[in-house]
Amino acid sequence: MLAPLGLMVALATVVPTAMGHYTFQNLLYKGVKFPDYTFIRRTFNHISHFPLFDLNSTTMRCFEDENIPNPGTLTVKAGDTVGFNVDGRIIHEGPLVWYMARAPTGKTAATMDGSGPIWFKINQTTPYIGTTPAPIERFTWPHYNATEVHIQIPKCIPSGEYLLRVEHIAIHIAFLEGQHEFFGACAQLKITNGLGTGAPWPFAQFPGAYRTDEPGLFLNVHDNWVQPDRYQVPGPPVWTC
Ligand SMILES: *[C@@H]1O[C@H](CO)[C@@H](O)[C@H](O)[C@H]1NC(C)=O
Ligand SMILES: *[C@@H]1O[C@H](CO)[C@@H](O)[C@H](O)[C@H]1NC(C)=O
Ligand SMILES: *[C@@H]1O[C@H](CO)[C@@H](O)[C@H](O)[C@H]1NC(C)=O
Ligand SMILES: [Cu+2]
Repeated sequence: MLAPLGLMVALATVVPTAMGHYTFQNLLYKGVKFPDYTFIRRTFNHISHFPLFDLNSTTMRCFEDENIPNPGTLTVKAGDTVGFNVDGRIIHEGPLVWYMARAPTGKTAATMDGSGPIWFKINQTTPYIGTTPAPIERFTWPHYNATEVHIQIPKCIPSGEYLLRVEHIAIHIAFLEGQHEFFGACAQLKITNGLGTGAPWPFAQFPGAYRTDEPGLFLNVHDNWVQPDRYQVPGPPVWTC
């Protein structure tokens, strides 16, 4: 159920977004901003910027367009920080989630299709607030309004070829089941200097990792939240070194 105030707030959040959606189209590494879709697989929404709604779609793997050219693979040292420039701004509420997947035997970052239980999560964000209970919308999401996002490649992962998957899940209208919006992209990386002492775990697959009725995807962020730090980010737990 939705109170009239909640609905007004929700609509106010929805209306300006038609023209304000976002993509992750430029890789950032060591102060360099690479051209559009260089080392990043070109996404299905590279022109429209539309969100993906269907979490059962294979497009969930890398948000990839059809018949894309190989964007190339960037060599990156384990422990280094890699970023994505955001085309637009992250103008919806929701978590930023990072995954990696190692290329299966016989495949490379460029040739792997992202199928199977190969994705492990390396970071995620949860909302924070100053006071409890949180007055309506007085909680904040890290990366709200961001124009770039950054992630440290875990130091301990084995060297090898990987996809790095960035995902922003917009949940401002997720009080309606299925109205979560997914934005994301995959970069093709060759990781060197990995300590190799870590064993990433557990693995998830796309589609399959998320359900439309799970608490992190079917909720009303416009309600007062007593403990938003308990927000349950979809997918497996974060793996750390
Ligand atoms: C997604 O797939 C699951 C498992 O097969 C199914 O239960 C669910 O209804 C599907 N959801 C949608 C929106 O198609
Ligand atoms: C996740 O990223 C944030 C920065 O956005 C950082 O402060 C935090 O330490 C990272 N967590 C892990 C487990 O790497
Ligand atoms: C987003 O950032 C821009 C530029 O810094 C600023 O003008 C705008 O007020 C910000 N919007 C929100 C909602 O914080
Ligand atoms: Cu939207």
